[in-house]
Amino acid sequence: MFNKAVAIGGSLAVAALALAGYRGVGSQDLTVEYTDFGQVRTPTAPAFLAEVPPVSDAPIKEFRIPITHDTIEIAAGVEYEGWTFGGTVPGPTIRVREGDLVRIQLVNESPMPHSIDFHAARIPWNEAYRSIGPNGELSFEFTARDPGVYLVHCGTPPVTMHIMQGMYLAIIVDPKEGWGTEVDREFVLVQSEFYTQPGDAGGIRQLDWPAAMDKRASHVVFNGKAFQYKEHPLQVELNDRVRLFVVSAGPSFRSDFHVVGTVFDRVYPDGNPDNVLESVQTWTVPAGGGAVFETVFSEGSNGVGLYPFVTHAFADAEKGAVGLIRVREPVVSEDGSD
Ligand SMILES: [Cu+2]
Repeated sequence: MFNKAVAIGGSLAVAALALAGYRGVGSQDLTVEYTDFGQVRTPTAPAFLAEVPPVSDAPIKEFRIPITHDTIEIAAGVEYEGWTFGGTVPGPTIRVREGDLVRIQLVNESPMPHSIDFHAARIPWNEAYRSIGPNGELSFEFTARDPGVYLVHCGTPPVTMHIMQGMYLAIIVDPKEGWGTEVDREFVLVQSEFYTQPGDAGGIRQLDWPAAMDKRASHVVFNGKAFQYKEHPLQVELNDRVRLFVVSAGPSFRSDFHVVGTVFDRVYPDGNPDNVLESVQTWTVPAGGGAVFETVFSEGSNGVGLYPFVTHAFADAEKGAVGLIRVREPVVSEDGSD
């Protein structure tokens, strides 16, 4: 198992590299990339940052993930007492490459027990995914063997409650040889639902357990907040090829994922490019699952304009699971480059 003392020493060394902007410094076999999600928080304003940067070349990737209890905004002006990985809902997207060694350092900064469950890992549940109490720490490592996009969530009972409170994130495992297609932009969309009722004081809403057991969601959202990409669309340019990593966190709903005004050139169920479907209108991402969707916004077909993305289970879309992709003319600079 992961040797914590060595890892923490190594982490300090590589933290400097990460802060300096890691670009494969040093021997390829010895490079370790360290990310502390207590220091690097995903922007949530004006909307949760959905665009994801490419995977780095470091063959060993370490992630420190703090667990916190925080007030989150689940719809415009609607605050909720949430539980988080890294202070946001969803938590930060983790991106690694097939074959990478992934080291996780989980730190519980909240007042109650929590855990973390990586669907991308093959590892004994009773060791890696056990609950840790307040101020507890847990370290484990796994090799990312299976390309795709996966759910990561808290698995502490009752699991429904820990997920509905916000404890999930996406991990992308890029195929060793790449996806087989070049794209211009990549976005992560995590669908989930909240079950809320008015709180005791201050207008902050609280969980509604009977509603969760009846699957009567108050909000269904992409990346933690209802309708946020309707207000702040995902921006792409004409002729961009786009890859969407879609994960359904639930706790109980699936996503019947569809983009209005286009057809997906390819869908990879679970995100493995060996599982390729072509010319797909809607594809269901099961609760606890993921899929990769690719399309191109090309001139002469689905060109400049607005393209809503939804779960086509429309009662869920009405509750917040709808956003927009805005396709614009390319921005050309004065020297003619774009
Ligand atoms: Cu938890």
